[in-house]
Amino acid sequence: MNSINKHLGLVTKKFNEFFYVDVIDDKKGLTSNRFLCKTRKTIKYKNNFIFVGDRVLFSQTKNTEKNQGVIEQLIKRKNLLDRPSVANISDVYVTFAVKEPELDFSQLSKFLINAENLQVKISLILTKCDLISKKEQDLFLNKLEKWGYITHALKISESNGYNKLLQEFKTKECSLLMGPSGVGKTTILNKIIPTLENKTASVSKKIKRGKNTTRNVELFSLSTNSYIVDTPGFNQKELEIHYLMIQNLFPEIYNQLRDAEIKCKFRNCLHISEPGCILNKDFERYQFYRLLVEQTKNSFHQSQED
Ligand SMILES: Nc1nc2c(ncn2[C@@H]2O[C@H](COP(=O)(O)OP(=O)(O)OP(=O)(O)O)[C@@H](O)[C@H]2O)c(=O)[nH]1
Ligand SMILES: [Mg+2]
Ligand SMILES: [Zn+2]
Repeated sequence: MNSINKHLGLVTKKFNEFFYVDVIDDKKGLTSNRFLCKTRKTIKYKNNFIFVGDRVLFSQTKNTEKNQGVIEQLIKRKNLLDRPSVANISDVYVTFAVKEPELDFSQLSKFLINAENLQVKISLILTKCDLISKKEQDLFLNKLEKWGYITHALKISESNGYNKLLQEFKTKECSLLMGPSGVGKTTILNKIIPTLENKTASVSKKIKRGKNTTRNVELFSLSTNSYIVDTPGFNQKELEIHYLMIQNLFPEIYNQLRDAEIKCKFRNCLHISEPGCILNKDFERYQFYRLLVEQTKNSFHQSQED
């Protein structure tokens, strides 16, 4: 195969054994030139899989009028989110509704912790702010600021909030919306890309939960160098991380220690009850941090004994 005949592309959607791959032009960046591709069976990719967000080299199938191709090579990825599987994310927007479904702060914390594990920039979006008072909204925003997060508050009827968000997304390479079902992730995409009209559905009245309307991960272009990924509402799985690393998932801790002039006495300080610990533990999620360390430590020791 002559490498001149290969195109660089971005995987925007995956279904069964097929992929949509949009051509990335050397000069123009991401284009709307879309190919339907299969992968070459003989190639051994890392994990043997290709995901939405992956950059690939593909060859165009000859003797066909249609845009069809074969993925020849996977370009090394920067990161991979595994639930749902998306590659090369630059920014995660953890999205929750303030009501319908009711805002569950411990569930939100779990999402944030899992997102932090990706080591990308994390922001928060609170949707459905039209369903609560301004006072209540301010309380939420204040709380989340203390957790260490910048939060966008959205009301479906106010286009201003969506416009601002769109401008921000356009400064990022690959933003990903993640959060429970029914919080309004797809609604955000429909608002910022008016031609889209993707399927959304109201929250079930009976069980007060979303109906898992979005079924596939799909990537949408916002400009020639920026795109956004909608994901189905997933629950978060248990964290897989060494207990010493958990402190790196809490901005309340890592921001403090990064700025500190003096350090804790012991290098491997867990900031629990060690002598010479300098961490100011007066923050809301400290008990949650402690609990998470204890649980993870126990399962770590258990797995060492097994
Ligand atoms: N009142 C109000 N309703 C909203 C807002 N944003 C979204 N909704 C409604 O919430 C419902 C769920 O929205 P979706 O966009 O389908 O939610 P989703 O997060 O994509 O859900 P899944 O695809 O199941 O993960 C829809 O009926 C939306 O109209 C908002 O700001 N205010
Ligand atoms: Mg959706
Ligand atoms: Zn310490």
